Amino acid sequence: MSTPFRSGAFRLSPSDYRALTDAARQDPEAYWQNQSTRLEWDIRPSSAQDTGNGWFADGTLNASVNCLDRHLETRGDQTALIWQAEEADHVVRLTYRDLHARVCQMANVLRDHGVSRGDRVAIHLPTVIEGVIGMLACARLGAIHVVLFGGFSPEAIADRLADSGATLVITANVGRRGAKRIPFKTTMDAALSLRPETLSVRNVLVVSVTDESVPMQEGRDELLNPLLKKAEPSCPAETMASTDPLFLLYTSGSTGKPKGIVHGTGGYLTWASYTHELVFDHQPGDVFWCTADIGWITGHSYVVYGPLSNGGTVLLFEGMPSHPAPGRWWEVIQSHKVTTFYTSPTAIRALMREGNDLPRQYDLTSLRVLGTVGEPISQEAWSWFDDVIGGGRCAFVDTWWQTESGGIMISPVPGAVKEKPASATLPLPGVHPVLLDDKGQVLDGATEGVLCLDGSWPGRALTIWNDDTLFQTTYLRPYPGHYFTGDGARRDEDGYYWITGRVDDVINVSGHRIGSAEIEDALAAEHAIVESAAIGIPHDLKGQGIIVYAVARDPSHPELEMLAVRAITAKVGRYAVPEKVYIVPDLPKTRSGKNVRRLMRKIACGETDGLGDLSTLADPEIVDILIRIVQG
Ligand code: 6R9
Repeated sequence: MSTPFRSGAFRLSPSDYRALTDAARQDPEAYWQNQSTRLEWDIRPSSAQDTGNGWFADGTLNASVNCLDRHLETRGDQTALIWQAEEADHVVRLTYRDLHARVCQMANVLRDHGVSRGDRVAIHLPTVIEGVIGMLACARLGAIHVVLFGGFSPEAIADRLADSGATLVITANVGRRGAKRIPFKTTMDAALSLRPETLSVRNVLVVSVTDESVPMQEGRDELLNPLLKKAEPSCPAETMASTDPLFLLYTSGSTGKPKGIVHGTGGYLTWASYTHELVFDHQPGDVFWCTADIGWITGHSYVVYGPLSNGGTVLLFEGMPSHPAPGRWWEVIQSHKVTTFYTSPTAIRALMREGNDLPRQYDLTSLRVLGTVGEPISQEAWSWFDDVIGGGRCAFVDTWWQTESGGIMISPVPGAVKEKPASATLPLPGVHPVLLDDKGQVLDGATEGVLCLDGSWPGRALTIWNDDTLFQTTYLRPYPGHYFTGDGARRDEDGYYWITGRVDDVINVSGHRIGSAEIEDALAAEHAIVESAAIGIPHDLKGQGIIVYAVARDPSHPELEMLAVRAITAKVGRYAVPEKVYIVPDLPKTRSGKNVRRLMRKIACGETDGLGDLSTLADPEIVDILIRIVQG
């Protein structure tokens, strides 16, 4: 059943949308050429296709000019960024003119520290304005930003600093979470001291989020605020090739090694701008709130590049959904008259638990578009969000996409595509999903299979940093001729897509991608553990939770679980801590020695009735042993 169209003046009608879809299909080159004109180019591209190393190859432009300078004349005094601190009375508003000046100052500071075109700058910050400013300052200089998630452990940070070859780091003394302080600088110090011989970091610039002082290393570390104050508020922008990298962003896949996904400049920015306008029905006067951290791709595309390239007004909130009291998010929406609210199913599930009375105490009538991303949403959570938060009046966009796609790929378009609760619905104009069976045959009609994408699109990642072979083997080899997403999906009789989740060994915990292999590698470094397998199982609040089966060197060791948790926390981060660690005598393996994850998942979920054919196992008896251990 589909829901009827909502009232409200949306940009596109169903027939406008059909016209776009047809145009993109009939003459893709002309369609994307036309879409590229949403940007300001130094040299306009002569071609609008993927040359194999990126889109719009002979075009040149600067991303920060597109997000800032070109708006100065038309909307210099419009608010670009609203920063809402944890305290309700602490709000900072920056106009496009202010943001432009602040980005230029930051760019000048970076340049004075030797940053230039192509250099990598790591950004490791809580939700403060300097994160956005730092990203755009890098873009201004043609430097490549590498934003590191605040939840990474020192080990995980060190790996990413080494792989990216970052020469400068922007971090904070601390992050604030209520009365709690998150030790950003000391975490960075720990990362920098782990394997110094692998690192190229020369400078660490520290944002003072509070007035607490932190240890500073002479010659390497400096407080950023005084440097910014002295810096000139204007700075020329580098002209970049469309295919020059704009940023690297690390994400997880089937291998333990973090993958530095590389996004180019012209194609990525075209995609961020195109999808932000289309999917969120971007209109003048909108206040756009995407709750994602800038450490994730969602923060890159829909806190920074999409809304700012389109001249929008973005809200950044320092705090958490229910701090200092439940209802804090609703208060933020009410007080800033947020029109467009983009968040995760995980957040919605947590907020639902607080009940319906709380949100009803706030005036949420400014909202007109609601969006979700990061994981499948249940019908129950969809309906709650739609009804209790959206008052049944809002367009609802369940957006499917990935770090690698640069921006939204499958999603309703407000006013144009009828929603069905919990379906990502239809591909955006110019996007061509296909479903395949395990043999790589394309399936037609209503069916279920592995989700691949045909053809290219401007937002597609260029490669994996330092490892183009891994890019080819991960995305292009598994189903030759198609781009493999790692997800499975069902398509219904209306052609609507329903994402079923990962088909590879990636676990999605609260919207965070974690590779099974990352956890298993972390455990391999723990001497007490011989072998392990990490799997994802359904979890009420987090979407998926992690279960670990571990084989111990000495099963009588009293603290194996604690050692395992500690190894994961140290190597990956707290966000990857498992729900449960089962110490087992062996893992179920095929005769060729492959772990049978399907079995381990079923056993962990208590689905022990339909375990299927066990005759291919090297040792079928292990199954009963695991069942006994799991069922206690
Ligand atoms: C943007 C982002 C990507 C993976 C993706 C899929 C899952 C994202 C989804 C969704 C169901 C949605 N995912 N959006 N699953 N419905 N609307 O999340 O990027 O961190 O790279 O994760 O997240 O499994 O493959 P990323």
